[in-house]
Order: sequence, then C-alpha cells, then structure tokens
Amino acid sequence: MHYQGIIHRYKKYLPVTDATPIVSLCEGRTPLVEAMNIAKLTGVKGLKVFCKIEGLNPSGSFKDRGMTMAVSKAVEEGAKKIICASTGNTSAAAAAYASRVRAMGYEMESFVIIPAGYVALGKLSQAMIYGSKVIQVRGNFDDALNIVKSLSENYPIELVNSLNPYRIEGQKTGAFEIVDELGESPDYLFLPVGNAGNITAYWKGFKEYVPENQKRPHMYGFQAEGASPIVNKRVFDKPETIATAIRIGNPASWEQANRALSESNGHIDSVTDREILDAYKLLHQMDGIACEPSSATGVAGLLKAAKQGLVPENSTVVCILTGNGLKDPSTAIKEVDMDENETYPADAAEIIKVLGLQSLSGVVS
Ligand code: AN7
Repeated sequence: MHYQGIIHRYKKYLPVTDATPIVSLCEGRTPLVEAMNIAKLTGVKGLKVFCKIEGLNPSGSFKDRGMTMAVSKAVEEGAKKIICASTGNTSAAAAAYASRVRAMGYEMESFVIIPAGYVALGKLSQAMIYGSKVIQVRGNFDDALNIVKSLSENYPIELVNSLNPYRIEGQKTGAFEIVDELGESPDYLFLPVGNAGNITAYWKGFKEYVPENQKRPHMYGFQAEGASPIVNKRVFDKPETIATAIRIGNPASWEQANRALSESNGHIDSVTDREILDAYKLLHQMDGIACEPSSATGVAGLLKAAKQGLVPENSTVVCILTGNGLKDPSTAIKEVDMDENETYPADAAEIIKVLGLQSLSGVVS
C-alpha cells in the first residue's frame, strides 16, 4: 500500500484504535541528508553529520507529526473547534490539519493566536490560506499560550499546543524514523529548543523504540541566547531572538526537557543570533541544505559543542532541521549582500558586463 503517514506506519506505538479517524497529509518519512562540510567544519575526525529535513513535511515543519495525532484524537472525541498559540509553525500545521478534517466531512474550525509582528511571513500566510482564523495579539508567545490554556479549560475548544499529550506522541515518530534508517540510534541528537516539546518527544521515542541495553542518543538541545530559560534556569519575560520560532521565555515542557537531558546524559546550552545565522548560511551555502533560521540553532550548537570538545571523534550526529527554508524569506534576503530591488536591462551585452565574463574566442562582442 502507498505511504499514508506516521499514524499508519507506527500505529502500534501510538494511542489510536480502529475507531480513530486518521487525519493525515502523508507527513513523516523525511530524509536524512548528510552534511559533509558542516562535519568538516567541526574539526572532529571521523564525524558523520546527518540532517533530518523536517521542513519536507506537508506544512513545512515537524509540527505536522504532532498535529496529525492531536487532530485525529480531537475528531475522535467529537471536537468541532481547535485552538493553539504559536510562533508560526504550529499555527500552519493546525490550520492544515483542520482543513483536512473538513475535507473528510467533519465540522472543524481552527483558531490560532500569534504574537503580532514576530511570525515569519511564510507561516502567517499558511495559517491564513488554509482557512484558519488568525488572531494576532500585542504580546509574545508566552502571553498567547496563557490565553489559549485558559480558553480551552473553560470553553468547548480543543487545545492543540504540545501541552496536548497527543502532540508529543506524534512527534516521537521522528526518533523511530532515524533508528529505522540508520539501523541504530545516532550517538548525539542536536536540536533547537523553544517550548521543549520536540526534545521531550524525541527522547520518549528513542526510549520506546530502542531497548535499554542498546545505544540511545545523548540529547543536545540549544536555545537562542536571548530566549534561553532552560539554560539559565529562569523565565525570560522579554525573550528576544532573530529565531522567532523559538522566541519563548517560559517553555511548556520545561520539566520534561530537563528529564530528557538528565536521562540521556545530554547537554543544553545557548547560541547567539549571530551563530544561528552563520549556521543557517553555512548549511545553505556549503552543503546545499535548506532550513529556516531557528532550525539552524542545533547546527550552531554542534559547531559550538565541537569546539568545546564535547563531540568525540568518529561519532554520528543527527541534527533535526525543524522547519522549511521557505518559511522566512526576509531573513534569507537580509543575510546576503544583494539588493532584491536592483534590476538590469534585459540585454545580453549588459549581463555579460555584470557577470564579468570573457568571450570564448577572446573577441569582445
Ligand atoms: C522551526 O510553532 O513553538 O522546543 O508555536 O517552529 O518543540 O517548541 C515552534 C517551535 C524549533 C522549537 N524549530 O520546538 C510554534 C513553536 C522550529 C519551530 C521549534 C519550533 P519546541
């Protein structure tokens, strides 16, 4: 049978029954692409670095894994409205899967609450075009999360943030896929940490899929310096970072993340916005691998950890590239030394001059 998404593929590890209407957009099965030049840049001998391209999910981020589960269970339980707070990707995923619910003939409305001015354009446009009601609040993600938590406790509307345990269940399948593909766990898993749902989910996945007497990865999580509550063990009231997806000051899964870190003998640290943007550029320009800026946080973390001697020779690393490169075109354009509004005449002679080409015959035409 053709591929039908993560719930079909990993049913026996997930809380679904024959009565669960499976709402899928064929999420999952994302590739592991080797990043040879990032590996070289670490200076660590024999290091293998693979990037899991979660941006190739249906709405362009890893959130689709959790959303297929959360929305399927919401439909099973008879919900007709879903709501989430989001820095962007969760809202795109919620909007996409709500649309799919309607396509299956059920009633479903979706509402997303996002911080005004701090959601990358690609994500905002997705939530809108999939037909979600988009509410932009003058506050940050943490404010938005508090609002949706209180609404869902008191009104008939299902919360699909990662506080919803089904989200974590779906997202743990990323770990299953890595083990299936590599034949074993990598030595290290590097990933960005915002609300800390994903680090929680991956660790749960490795624990459930890999017997205790076999290798499980060390979880290496990285936050943006201006939004690094877990690293600094304090809430950030005014989180700030270019990596808007992880601009979060009070992560919902804080405790679970700490448990994943200690159980896996892992590591949590922060990287600066400059380090994130450098890693973002390096991935694109040296390895041909795309992701959104926040997703490069794990790779920036790998370069930092390698420098600190925390990555042994001959180990295998997987970096989770959480979101698609097209999510945030404005940051991409700002990072290169080109003027997007500069134009030239549509004339070959002019273009030859611009490119500085020498004619093959040596004769200038
Ligand atoms: C690209 O969409 O929190 O640590 O509301 O979009 O599981 O929160 C997004 C988070 C990493 C952090 N990379 O994951 C949201 C939201 C990207 C993201 C994270 C997010 P978590």
